[in-house]
Amino acid sequence: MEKTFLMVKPDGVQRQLIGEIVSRFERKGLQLVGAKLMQISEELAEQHYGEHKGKPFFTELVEFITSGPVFAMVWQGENAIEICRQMMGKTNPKEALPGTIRGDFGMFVGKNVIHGSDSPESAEREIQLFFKEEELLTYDRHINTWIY
Ligand code: DAT
Ligand code: MG
Repeated sequence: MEKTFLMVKPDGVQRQLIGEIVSRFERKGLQLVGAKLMQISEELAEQHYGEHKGKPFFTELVEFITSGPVFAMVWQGENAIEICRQMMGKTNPKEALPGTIRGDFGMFVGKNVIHGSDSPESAEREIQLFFKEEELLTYDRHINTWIY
C-alpha cells in the first residue's frame, strides 16, 4: 500500500481545522498509520522545503511553517499520494476548486492550510524526515473489504 506524508500547517492548526481535515481523509477511505502534533525547527523546515531554496518566497515559507505547531500525518491507501493531492486542491487557493481542502478553507498561497507529498520520492523522503520507523503502525482495518 502506498503511503503519503500530510501535514496541517500552522494556520490550519490555529484555525482548529485538524479534526475537519483528518475526517475528510478518514471518510475517503485512507488509513491513518502515524500522526503527531509538533513544532518544526528552522533546520527541519529548510530540509523539508529544500527544493524551494533560493526562491523569493523561501524565507517567508520557513518563517510560516515554523510559526506554530503543525499536525504531521502518514496516510496509507492505493494511490494515496495522488488521491490526497486531489483532495488538497491546487497550491494557490484562488485556483483550488470548491470541495478541496485549499478550495474550501484557504484564501492565500502563503497560508494554504495543508501540505502533502507530490510524488513517491518526496513521500518517502518526507516520511523519513518527520517520523521514526516505530512511530508508523501496521494494523488491520476490518472495513478494508468494503473499500477495496
Ligand atoms: P505544494 O504545497 O502544493 O506542494 P509547492 O511545493 O510548489 O506547493 O510550494 C510549497 C509551498 O510554498 C506552498 O504550499 C506555498 C508556498 N508557495 C509556493 N509558491 C508560492 C508563491 N508563488 N508565493 C508564495 N508562496 C508560495
Ligand atoms: Mg510541494
